[in-house]
Amino acid sequence: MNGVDEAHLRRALDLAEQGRRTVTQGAMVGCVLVRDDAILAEGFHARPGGPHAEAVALAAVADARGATAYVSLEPCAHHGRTPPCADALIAAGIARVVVAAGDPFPLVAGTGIDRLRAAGIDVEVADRASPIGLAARRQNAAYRTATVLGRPHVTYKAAVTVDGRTATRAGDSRWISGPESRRLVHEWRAAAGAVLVGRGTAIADDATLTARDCDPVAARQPLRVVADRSALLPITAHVVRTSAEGAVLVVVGPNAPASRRSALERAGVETAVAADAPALLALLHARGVQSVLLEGGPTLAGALLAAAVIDRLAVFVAPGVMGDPAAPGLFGDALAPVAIADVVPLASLEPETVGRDILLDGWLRDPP
Ligand code: AOF
Ligand code: ZN
Repeated sequence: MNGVDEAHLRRALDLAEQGRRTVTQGAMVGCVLVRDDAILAEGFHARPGGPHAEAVALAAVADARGATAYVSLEPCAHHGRTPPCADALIAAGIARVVVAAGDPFPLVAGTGIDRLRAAGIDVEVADRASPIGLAARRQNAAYRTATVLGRPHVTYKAAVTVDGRTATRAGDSRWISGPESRRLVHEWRAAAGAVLVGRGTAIADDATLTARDCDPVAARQPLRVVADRSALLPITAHVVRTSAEGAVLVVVGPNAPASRRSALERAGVETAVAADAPALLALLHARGVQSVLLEGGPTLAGALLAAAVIDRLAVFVAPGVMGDPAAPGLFGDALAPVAIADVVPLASLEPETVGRDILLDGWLRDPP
């Protein structure tokens, strides 16, 4: 794979990215058809159930014979809601296929590549650990995590002062990060399968958790989920009162009083039972949620960290110092002292300037 191949694969990833908000189930995929150094056609997967990226690109050109197809994901080999892309590429006379990442979906998982090769097509797959291979897997972190691990991908978003405090000891967190950071979070909400908070945060912030400050305006809202073991969320909470703006699910513990559950349901929210953090994620997975944006608080985040189900950290570090050791940090409820040897290592940590804040993008693990 040379520099030109990589540039076209990058373009395929950029195209795939256009499905970020709409493809909340399944994979984001982009495809570029190139012949004699010229781009013939491009396509991306725009919505679940809709045509695949390769089909979109092939439909845009009368004759693709001899072309190279650059795809961000291995072409499918199965009849899903659309016919197999591998067959379409073969039928179109494509000479070469360059793939950024394999498709872990059991009905594909290498058979797309095998089928292309069996038809005499030259297939090249980016190394999993190469920059483009890793970028392709990270782009579809939600899809891959859901497909391989059977749970949603979890990103913990938080805003901290330079001394790592997420709120005052009284629970006030408005606002630690700046307006540009908060706007970015609305963009993330618009693309998330679900936004998750603990009951304490739902009450303290009285947050709505909808994607509002977005451009273009969000066409769909994420499922809003409140983890509330004892079902103590008051029906006057903003998230409950705005249930008409988008679905709200309150996940309670097995011992939550039935009367509280029915009060919440009468107020317009749905309730479900989960015993612990993995069960909560299993419940969301069963509902087709591929990605969770965890927005705190520290108690819930601590439980998810302890269960090793936080995949990515998005921490906005704001230019301020709290200076109060009793103010909460990112993770609460540590049960035992932690030794240096217990520090959870990150696969990567990268900074980005967002307004006056610095966003730390940390991957605890790379997608499968
Ligand atoms: C591709 N190109 O653009 C996409 C692929 O429900 P369906 O019929 O859309 O099938 C979903 C599966 O197809 C999904 O799990 C993944 O394996 C593949 N997605 N494949 O060749 C595409 N979106
Ligand atoms: Zn396909």
